[in-house]
Amino acid sequence: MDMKEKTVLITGASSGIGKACAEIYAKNGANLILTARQAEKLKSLAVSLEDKYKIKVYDCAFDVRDKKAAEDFGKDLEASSRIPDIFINNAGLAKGQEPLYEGNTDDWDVMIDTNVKGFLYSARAVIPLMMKKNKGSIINLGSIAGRQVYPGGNVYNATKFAVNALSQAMNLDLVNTGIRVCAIEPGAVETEFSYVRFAGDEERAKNVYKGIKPLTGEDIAEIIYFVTALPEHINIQSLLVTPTAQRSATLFNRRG
Ligand code: 8X3
Repeated sequence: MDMKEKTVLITGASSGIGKACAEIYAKNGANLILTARQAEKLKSLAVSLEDKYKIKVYDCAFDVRDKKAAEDFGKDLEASSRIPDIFINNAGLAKGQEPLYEGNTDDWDVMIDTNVKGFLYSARAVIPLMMKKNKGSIINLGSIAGRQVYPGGNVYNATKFAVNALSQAMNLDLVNTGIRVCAIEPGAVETEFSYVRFAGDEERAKNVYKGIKPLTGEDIAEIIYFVTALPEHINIQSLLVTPTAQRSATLFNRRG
C-alpha cells in the first residue's frame, strides 16, 4: 500500500508508541493528524516531521478526556475535509500498581477517563468520518494487560480489558464497511510508560525492564505499519506482542 496518499491520525502522538508511529508514517510519505495534550511538544514534533520528510502535519492539542474537545475535533476535521485513512487510537496510560484496597482513586479516574472514556470519545469523533470513505484501518492500543490480570494491575487491567472488548465490538459494528480494526496488545515496551506509572520514580521504572531486552516504541510502530499496509481484504483483528524474554504478563527470563 502506498502511504504517500494516506492521512494518518494518531492520538497520544507526542511520546512513546504514538511518536514512533508518527515518525514511521512520516518517513513513508503519509500526511499526519497528530493530537496530544501538550501543545508545545506536539507543535515542535509536527514542525520537525514536516521539515524532515516534506509532508503535511495538522496538529491539534486537546485532552481526550474532554468530551466536548473530542467532539469539536471531529467537527473541525470534517469541516476542513481531513478524513483519516488510518486511525491510531493510542492515548493511554497507567498510574500506580497498588493492590485494589490501597489504590489511589484519583489515579483510577485518570486511567478510566483516558483509556476507556477518552478512547471512546476519540472513536466516536473519528469513525463517522472514516465511514464516508467506507474503508481504512483502525489500530487500537490495547495491552497484554487486557488479556491477563497481574498483581496490582487491577484498574489498569480493567481499562485494557475494556479496550479489548471495544475493539471486538468495533469489528462487529463495522462489518458492513471496509474499515478493519486491529487491537495491538504489547507486553513490556520501554517508553515513558513506567515513569508515568510510578510517578517519576526512575529506579522503579527501570526495574520493570531489568535483565531483559524490552520492546521499543519503534518495534511496535513497525508492527502497526505492517498491519495497516497489508492488502485491504486482510484484517488482523488482534496481535499480542511481547519481548522474547517475556511469555506472559508476569513470566520473564531476567538474565541481567
Ligand atoms: C503495558 C504492559 O505489562 O505493564 O500495557 O501492563 S504492562
